Amino acid sequence: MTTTYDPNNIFARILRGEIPNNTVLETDHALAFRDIHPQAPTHVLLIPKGPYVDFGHFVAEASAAEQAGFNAALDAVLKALELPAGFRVIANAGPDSNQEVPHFHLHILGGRNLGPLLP
Ligand code: IU
Repeated sequence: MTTTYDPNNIFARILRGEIPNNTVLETDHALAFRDIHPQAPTHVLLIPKGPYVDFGHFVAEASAAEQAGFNAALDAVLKALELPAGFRVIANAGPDSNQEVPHFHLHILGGRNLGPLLP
């Protein structure tokens, strides 16, 4: 799986403020924003600010401070979204997952019964 980061991917451009987004929460280490094609009543993407292609790249290469900051942002966004009936977190990585945007992101989905993990 490639770990060559494309600095012009769409989420990098969102982080640079070149493209608008519907922000839920922003910290020094992460940005959470609403997916433009929501698959559930709540569909938020959480991304680190660092240049990581996917989950594996982030876990292997991000500093302890970046990982702690990302985890703290995840905790904050989950609290902000208020999903008492539960939620699902998904991270696609690489072609088999159909990952479209090559900047690590977590999908946070909720607000309805999400059914089985894979349809
Ligand atoms: P994936 O895991 O890389 O397949 O998911 C990419 C998501 O990014 C997908 O759900 C898109 O709807 C979403 N998205 C977005 O929110 N804003 C954009 O400008 C683009 C994609 I391009």
